[in-house]
Amino acid sequence: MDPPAVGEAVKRVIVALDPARRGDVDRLLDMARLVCGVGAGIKVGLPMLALGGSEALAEAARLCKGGGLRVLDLKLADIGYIMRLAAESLSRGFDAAIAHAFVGYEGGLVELKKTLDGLGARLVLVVSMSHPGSREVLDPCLDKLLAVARRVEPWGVVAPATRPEVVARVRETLPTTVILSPGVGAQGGKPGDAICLGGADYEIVGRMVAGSPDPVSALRGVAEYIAARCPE
Ligand code: U5P
Repeated sequence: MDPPAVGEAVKRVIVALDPARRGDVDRLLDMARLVCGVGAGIKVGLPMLALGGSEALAEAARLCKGGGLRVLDLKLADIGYIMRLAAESLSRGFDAAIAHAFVGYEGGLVELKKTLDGLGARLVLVVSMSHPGSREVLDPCLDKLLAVARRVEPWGVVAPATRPEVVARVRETLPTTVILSPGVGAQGGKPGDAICLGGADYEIVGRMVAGSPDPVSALRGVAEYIAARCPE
């Protein structure tokens, strides 16, 4: 992929909005509207659900409507029936929902994908994670997880910005699948590595942007870094 200019790079950054306490929920919902118009979109998950309830998830999706990708990150990992129930009640209004690839196809991801299709949402599968513990079980199974992804044919996969070499392996195996890469900033991944070295489509940034007093400037700062890091 061509190196992105700053204006394009900002459209490759998804902001994770994860409240640490109940008092953060409204601030992050306000931020959803702000950053959605500037960046690629938002991602919300268990912290937003736990502290703001399903209403906060729905509100985040509503505030970002028309402004970018709205990703629901519950990292579902259950039998298909239960994932279907969860998706039906929580993923309305979202453009994509994340599940674990290790669940497998039969009786699991095939059912979730069908449910999401019916809701107009796309499936994203985790094939590797950004924390060091991903090396314990997930990464030694990467080929198997990629085989699941090839069978399920999700819209996207999650691969770690903290290990761009893993992103590159995923890109090699899944040349046309969208790759979303978390782990930039707070977890040590450098902005731009996943996109420029690994071939990811989007980088996911949480605390580095959402924890800033000026999140829009922080988001633009990440984009400048990405644009500068990608070789000409
Ligand atoms: N996330 C990861 N690593 C993964 C998959 C997902 O960090 O392998 C999510 C987290 O759940 C969080 C965001 O929402 O990406 C990263 O936030 P931060 O570390 O940039 O604050």
